Amino acid sequence: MDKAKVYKNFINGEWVDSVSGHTYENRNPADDRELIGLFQKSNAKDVDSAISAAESAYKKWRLVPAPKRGELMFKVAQRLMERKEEISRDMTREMGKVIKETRGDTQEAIDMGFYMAGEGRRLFGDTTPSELRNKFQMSIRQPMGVCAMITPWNFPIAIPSWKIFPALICGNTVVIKPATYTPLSVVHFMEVFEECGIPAGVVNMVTGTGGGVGEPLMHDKRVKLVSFTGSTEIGSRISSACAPDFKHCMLEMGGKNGQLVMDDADLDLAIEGALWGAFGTTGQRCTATSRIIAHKDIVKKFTERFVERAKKLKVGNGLDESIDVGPAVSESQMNTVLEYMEIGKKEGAKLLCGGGRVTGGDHNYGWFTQPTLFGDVTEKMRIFQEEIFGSVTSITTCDSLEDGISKLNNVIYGLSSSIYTRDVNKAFVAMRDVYTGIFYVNAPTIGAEISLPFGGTKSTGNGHREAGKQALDVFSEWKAVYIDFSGALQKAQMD
Ligand code: UN1
Repeated sequence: MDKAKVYKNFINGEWVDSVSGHTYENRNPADDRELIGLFQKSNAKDVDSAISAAESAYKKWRLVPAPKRGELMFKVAQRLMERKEEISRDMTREMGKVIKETRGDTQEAIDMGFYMAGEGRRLFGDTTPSELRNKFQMSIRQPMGVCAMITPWNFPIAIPSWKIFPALICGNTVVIKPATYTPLSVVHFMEVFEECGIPAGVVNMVTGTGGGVGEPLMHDKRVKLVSFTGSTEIGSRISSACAPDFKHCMLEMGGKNGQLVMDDADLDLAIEGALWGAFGTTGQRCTATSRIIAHKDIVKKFTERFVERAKKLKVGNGLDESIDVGPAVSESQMNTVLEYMEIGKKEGAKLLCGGGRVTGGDHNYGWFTQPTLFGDVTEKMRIFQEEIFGSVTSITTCDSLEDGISKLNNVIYGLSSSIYTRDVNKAFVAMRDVYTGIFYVNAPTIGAEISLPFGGTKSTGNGHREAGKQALDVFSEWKAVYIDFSGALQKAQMD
């Protein structure tokens, strides 16, 4: 029998059990025999306590000078650095991606902490001359109150950090619901906040399901903003839940990212990029390269060499440093991916490598899928159009740059894209004409850094961006301030 550690909710600075009295199991996707821990299966009452705590903490936190809030963020980032290895190992255990990548995930949270710590001394607004005499005007940012966050399992600490740090630096307080599959990473994040002396109630975490925790969170009138990363289907539900109260909502959803490979590309580089973009994180990134659009003159060479390399990728437990590709996060995620492999076969795409589950030995205890490539993929196929979120990618041929760009754009999503070419003119045309939120030249579709805005067009999002200074626009509201020191009534647009 497993001796399971029980992890609690973090509400008002205390570690507490859910009032439901229930917990749920979190198991290692690379080895289902390993129980990571038991986590609180929380309900609406727990959410209510967390929101109350955040609401009352907001009264003081919003008045803490932003540079002081920044100092605390700096301490948190430093502490995350000290605990990086331990946090990353636990992340691989609960989520599956390989240890090098979970170190990157933790690093992304550290980067965001330092970045937002610096923002504590900026949070710039504008001053601009008035039309009138003896009148001063400026814009300042004001915090909003309690911000709710619903975060995904694929970046278990990086994405929570994209939301928590900017929210806090702007003076808001937070209630976070971590993904059901990856609560431990956010537990560690909360521990770090606690170790660094965050005042009680400023950050709160409630674990559990979407129905039990997410629903009450998104419907509560005391919550001023919901920031969500996850599926388009849930994003749409959140958007509707927020609409009646005009609650702000920031949605970061699906992707169907494409890499364009032109006939003049450095093929080795393009193959290296495509392999990493498609199979890094087992393809479980919103930014994953799930389409390769290759020029007809190089498609054969590209495909042969890609397949040769893909077959050599080692799939297994991500704690083993020699492994390239970890498991799917769960059995159901694995089944979705396997289903798409079948869909691809049925709709007439050519299976070039992979195409099924990895089994045998210890693999039988985990949710492993083969790195898979389909060729002869056309724009109408579901594997061209739909987000898969797994170790499957596809190749489609294009005749020209224009044809390639049109194919890249021909999906409902608009998160990331890339072009491999040695021709600067082609790179600039693609930069202008590909309609995505992120665009790379001679680099894969994954690998965004925290100092630029992250997000997408079309069904990927609702117009907001995370990270960069743009994140501040999500977590604060502008106030235009006019100060008339003329001593007389001056009438704008009339005097
Ligand atoms: C995601 O795919 O959900 O740009 C986030 C990247 C990472 C973040 C990905 N820095 O690939």
